[in-house]
Amino acid sequence: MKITPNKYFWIIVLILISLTIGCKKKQTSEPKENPPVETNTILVDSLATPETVALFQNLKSLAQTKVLFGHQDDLAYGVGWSVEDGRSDVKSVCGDYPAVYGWDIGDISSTSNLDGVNFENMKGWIKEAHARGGINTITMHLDNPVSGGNAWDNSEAVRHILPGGLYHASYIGTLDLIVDFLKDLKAEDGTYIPIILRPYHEHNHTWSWWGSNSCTVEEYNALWQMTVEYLRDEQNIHHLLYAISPQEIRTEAQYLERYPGDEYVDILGHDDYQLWSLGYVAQLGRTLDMIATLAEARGKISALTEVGVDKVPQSNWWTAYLFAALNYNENARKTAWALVWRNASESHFFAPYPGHASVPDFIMFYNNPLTAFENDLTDLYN
Ligand code: BMA
Repeated sequence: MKITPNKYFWIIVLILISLTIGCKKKQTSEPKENPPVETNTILVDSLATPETVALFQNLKSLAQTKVLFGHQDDLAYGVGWSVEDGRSDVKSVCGDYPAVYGWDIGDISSTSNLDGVNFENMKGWIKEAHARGGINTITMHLDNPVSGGNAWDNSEAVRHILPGGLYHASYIGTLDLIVDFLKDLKAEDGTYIPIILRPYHEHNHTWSWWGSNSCTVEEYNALWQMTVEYLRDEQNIHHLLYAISPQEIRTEAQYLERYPGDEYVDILGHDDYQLWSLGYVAQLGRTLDMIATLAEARGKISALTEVGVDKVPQSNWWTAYLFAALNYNENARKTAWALVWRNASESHFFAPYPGHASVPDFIMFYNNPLTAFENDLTDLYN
C-alpha cells in the first residue's frame, strides 16, 4: 500500500498523543509496592526468608553425616528445677546444649502453655537457642476448638473449623494468636528466627481431635492446607518449615495415607514411643530407612521428631537402643534429628539428668561421631 505524506502526518500525531497519555498516567499512578521476591522453588513457601531456606539446605546436608540431638522444653525446666538462667538437664549431664529445642504452643490464649511454660519466657529461650546456633521446633497441643476440651478431647471438631464450618472464624482467631507469637520471634539483627512448625502431629493415632478417628483423610488434609495457606498467604509468615509427624508407622502406604501433599510438607517426621525392647531396634531402623528414602525421593528431610521411653528405664538406652536404631543402615543414619520429650519430674522424664543411671551411656552417645549437639553446629542460617 502506498502511504501518502498526509498519512505520515496523522500517524505521527497519533503516536505523540498516546505517548503523552502514557506519561500522564505514569505521573498520576500510585507508587507500587515491590512484588514479593521468590527465594526458592523447593519449600512449601516460595517466599521463605533466606535464613529459612538456608536452615533447610544446611540441615539437609548436615543430615548426610550427623543426627542432631533434641529435647523438649530443655531450657524451661528439668528434673527438680524450673526457670533458671542457662540451665538445661542435657547440659548438666554432658556439658553441651541440645542442637534442637522443642516447644509447644498449646493454650496459646493463656499466659503459659499447657505444661506451665510462660509464653514470654518461651520467646526468650527460642531467641537464646537461635543466637547460639540451635534449631527451634514447635508443636501445637491446641484445645479442641469445638468442645473447648483439651487436645486429647477427640470429639469431632475438624469439619466444623474448615471454611464454611460454624467454628471456622473462631479457629482463625486461634491461628491469629499463633501468628502474633511467631511475629515476635526475631533475632538481634531484626530477621525472623526460622521455626520448624509441627502441627497436628501423631494424626494416624486416635488420641487427639485431629486424629484418625475424629476426621476423614480429606478433612485432615484440608485442615493442614488451610493452616499453611492462612499463615503463609494471608498472614505473610515466611519463617517456617513445615514438618509432618505420624506415629509408629511401618510402611510407605501408611505414611502417605493421611498426608496433605508434597507442596505442603518440608520435613517428613516420625514420632515413636515403642523403643523399650531390644527387639524393636530393627523395626525403628527399618522405619527410619523407609522415611529417609521417601524424603530423599521428594527432595525433603527426614527426622525422628519425637522418641523416647518415659523414665529411661534401661541404663544403656542411648547407645543400645536409640543409637542402634539410628545407625541401622546408611539411610537411617540420614535422619536429621532425634528429639526426646520433656523432663517434667522424677516420674516423667525422657532425657537424663545428673545422677540418673543412664548418664554414662548418654555421654558415650554424646561422644559418638554420628550425634551432634549445639557445639557441633556451624552457622545453619547462612
Ligand atoms: C505428653 C505429656 C503431658 C504433656 C503433653 C504435652 O506427652 O508430657 O504431660 O502435657 O505431652 O507436652
